[in-house]
Amino acid sequence: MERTLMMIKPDAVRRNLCGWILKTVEEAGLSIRQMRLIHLTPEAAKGFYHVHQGKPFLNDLVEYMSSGPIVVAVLEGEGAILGLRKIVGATDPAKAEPGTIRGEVGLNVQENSVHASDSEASAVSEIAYYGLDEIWRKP
Ligand code: IDP
Ligand code: MG
Repeated sequence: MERTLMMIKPDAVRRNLCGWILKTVEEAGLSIRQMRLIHLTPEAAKGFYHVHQGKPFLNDLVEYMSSGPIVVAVLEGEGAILGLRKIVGATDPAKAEPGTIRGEVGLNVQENSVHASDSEASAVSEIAYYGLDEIWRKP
Protein backbone atom coordinates (compact mmCIF):
# COMPACT_ATOMS: atom_id res chain seq x y z
CA MET A 1 0.00 0.00 0.00
CA GLU A 2 1.19 3.47 -0.87
CA ARG A 3 0.00 6.92 0.10
CA THR A 4 0.19 9.97 -2.13
CA LEU A 5 -0.89 13.60 -1.99
CA MET A 6 -3.47 15.03 -4.32
CA MET A 7 -4.50 18.69 -4.47
CA ILE A 8 -7.65 19.78 -6.27
CA LYS A 9 -6.47 23.17 -7.52
CA PRO A 10 -8.41 26.47 -7.41
CA ASP A 11 -9.69 26.27 -11.01
CA ALA A 12 -11.38 22.94 -10.26
CA VAL A 13 -12.79 23.90 -6.84
CA ARG A 14 -14.19 27.08 -8.45
CA ARG A 15 -15.93 25.04 -11.18
CA ASN A 16 -17.47 22.58 -8.67
CA LEU A 17 -15.39 19.68 -9.96
CA CYS A 18 -14.37 18.25 -6.57
CA GLY A 19 -17.05 15.58 -6.66
CA TRP A 20 -16.17 14.43 -10.17
CA ILE A 21 -12.44 14.33 -9.40
CA LEU A 22 -12.92 12.39 -6.16
CA LYS A 23 -15.28 9.96 -7.90
CA THR A 24 -12.71 9.44 -10.64
CA VAL A 25 -9.89 8.60 -8.23
CA GLU A 26 -12.12 6.43 -6.05
CA GLU A 27 -13.37 4.47 -9.07
CA ALA A 28 -9.73 3.89 -9.99
CA GLY A 29 -9.30 2.09 -6.66
CA LEU A 30 -7.74 4.85 -4.57
CA SER A 31 -9.16 5.51 -1.10
CA ILE A 32 -9.36 8.86 0.68
CA ARG A 33 -7.49 8.70 3.99
CA GLN A 34 -7.28 12.41 4.89
CA MET A 35 -8.83 15.47 3.30
CA ARG A 36 -9.12 19.21 3.93
CA LEU A 37 -10.30 22.33 2.15
CA ILE A 38 -7.78 25.13 2.69
CA HIS A 39 -6.88 28.49 1.19
CA LEU A 40 -3.09 28.80 0.79
CA THR A 41 -1.30 32.06 1.47
CA PRO A 42 1.20 32.99 -1.26
CA GLU A 43 3.99 32.10 1.21
CA ALA A 44 2.52 28.65 1.82
CA ALA A 45 2.10 28.03 -1.93
CA LYS A 46 5.70 29.10 -2.52
CA GLY A 47 6.86 26.75 0.23
CA PHE A 48 4.98 23.84 -1.29
CA TYR A 49 6.55 24.48 -4.72
CA HIS A 50 10.09 25.14 -3.40
CA VAL A 51 11.47 22.57 -5.88
CA HIS A 52 10.46 24.96 -8.68
CA GLN A 53 12.49 27.88 -7.30
CA GLY A 54 14.01 29.82 -10.18
CA LYS A 55 11.52 28.53 -12.79
CA PRO A 56 9.93 31.25 -14.95
CA PHE A 57 6.38 30.09 -14.13
CA LEU A 58 6.79 30.06 -10.32
CA ASN A 59 5.41 33.54 -9.51
CA ASP A 60 2.27 32.99 -11.60
CA LEU A 61 1.88 29.51 -10.14
CA VAL A 62 2.03 30.87 -6.57
CA GLU A 63 -0.53 33.59 -7.39
CA TYR A 64 -2.87 31.05 -8.97
CA MET A 65 -2.51 28.46 -6.18
CA SER A 66 -3.37 31.12 -3.58
CA SER A 67 -6.26 32.58 -5.62
CA GLY A 68 -8.94 30.43 -4.01
CA PRO A 69 -9.53 27.33 -1.90
CA ILE A 70 -7.96 23.98 -2.72
CA VAL A 71 -8.66 20.46 -1.48
CA VAL A 72 -5.68 18.52 -0.17
CA ALA A 73 -6.18 14.80 0.17
CA VAL A 74 -4.09 11.80 1.09
CA LEU A 75 -4.99 8.89 -1.19
CA GLU A 76 -4.07 5.30 -0.48
CA GLY A 77 -3.89 2.24 -2.68
CA GLU A 78 -1.59 -0.27 -4.31
CA GLY A 79 0.85 1.67 -6.47
CA ALA A 80 -1.01 4.87 -5.54
CA ILE A 81 1.82 7.26 -6.45
CA LEU A 82 2.35 6.21 -10.08
CA GLY A 83 -1.33 5.25 -10.33
CA LEU A 84 -2.54 8.75 -9.47
CA ARG A 85 0.01 10.35 -11.84
CA LYS A 86 -1.49 8.20 -14.63
CA ILE A 87 -5.08 9.12 -13.76
CA VAL A 88 -4.08 12.81 -13.59
CA GLY A 89 -2.35 12.86 -16.99
CA ALA A 90 0.31 15.11 -18.53
CA THR A 91 1.05 18.56 -17.07
CA ASP A 92 -0.32 20.30 -20.17
CA PRO A 93 -4.01 19.37 -20.57
CA ALA A 94 -3.63 19.78 -24.36
CA LYS A 95 -1.17 16.86 -24.27
CA ALA A 96 -3.00 14.79 -21.65
CA GLU A 97 -4.77 11.61 -22.80
CA PRO A 98 -8.59 11.71 -23.02
CA GLY A 99 -10.01 10.08 -19.92
CA THR A 100 -7.36 11.54 -17.64
CA ILE A 101 -8.42 14.27 -15.21
CA ARG A 102 -6.33 16.95 -16.88
CA GLY A 103 -7.33 15.70 -20.33
CA GLU A 104 -11.01 16.01 -19.43
CA VAL A 105 -11.16 19.17 -17.30
CA GLY A 106 -7.77 20.93 -17.27
CA LEU A 107 -7.85 24.46 -18.69
CA ASN A 108 -4.20 25.12 -19.58
CA VAL A 109 -0.65 24.22 -18.52
CA GLN A 110 -1.00 26.30 -15.34
CA GLU A 111 -4.66 25.74 -14.45
CA ASN A 112 -4.47 21.99 -14.78
CA SER A 113 -6.98 21.16 -12.04
CA VAL A 114 -4.98 18.68 -9.94
CA HIS A 115 -1.61 18.00 -8.35
CA ALA A 116 -0.23 14.52 -7.69
CA SER A 117 3.03 13.64 -5.92
CA ASP A 118 5.64 12.44 -8.42
CA SER A 119 7.67 10.02 -6.24
CA GLU A 120 7.70 8.31 -2.87
CA ALA A 121 10.00 11.00 -1.46
CA SER A 122 7.70 13.79 -2.71
CA ALA A 123 4.62 12.00 -1.35
CA VAL A 124 6.17 11.75 2.12
CA SER A 125 7.35 15.37 2.21
CA GLU A 126 4.16 16.79 0.66
CA ILE A 127 1.90 14.91 3.11
CA ALA A 128 4.11 16.19 5.94
CA TYR A 129 4.00 19.75 4.52
CA TYR A 130 0.27 19.93 5.24
CA GLY A 131 0.59 18.09 8.56
CA LEU A 132 -1.66 15.35 7.22
CA ASP A 133 0.75 12.67 8.45
CA GLU A 134 0.35 13.91 12.04
CA ILE A 135 -3.40 13.31 12.06
CA TRP A 136 -3.07 10.06 10.10
CA ARG A 137 -4.36 7.65 12.75
CA LYS A 138 -6.40 10.09 14.79
CA PRO A 139 -10.01 8.91 15.04
P1 IDP B 1 3.23 18.40 -12.57
O1 IDP B 1 2.15 19.11 -11.75
O2 IDP B 1 2.65 17.67 -13.75
O3 IDP B 1 4.13 17.54 -11.72
P2 IDP B 1 5.39 20.32 -12.65
O4 IDP B 1 6.39 20.43 -13.74
O5 IDP B 1 5.85 19.75 -11.35
O6 IDP B 1 4.13 19.54 -13.22
O7 IDP B 1 4.83 21.79 -12.40
C1 IDP B 1 4.07 22.10 -11.26
C2 IDP B 1 2.89 22.95 -11.70
O8 IDP B 1 3.37 24.18 -12.22
C3 IDP B 1 2.06 22.38 -12.85
O9 IDP B 1 1.12 21.42 -12.43
C4 IDP B 1 1.40 23.63 -13.41
O10 IDP B 1 0.32 24.07 -12.60
C5 IDP B 1 2.55 24.63 -13.29
N1 IDP B 1 3.38 24.65 -14.52
C6 IDP B 1 4.28 23.74 -14.93
N2 IDP B 1 4.85 24.08 -16.10
C7 IDP B 1 4.31 25.27 -16.43
C8 IDP B 1 4.48 26.16 -17.55
O11 IDP B 1 5.27 25.92 -18.47
N3 IDP B 1 3.72 27.29 -17.57
C9 IDP B 1 2.84 27.60 -16.56
N4 IDP B 1 2.65 26.79 -15.50
C10 IDP B 1 3.37 25.65 -15.43
MG1 MG C 1 5.47 18.07 -10.20
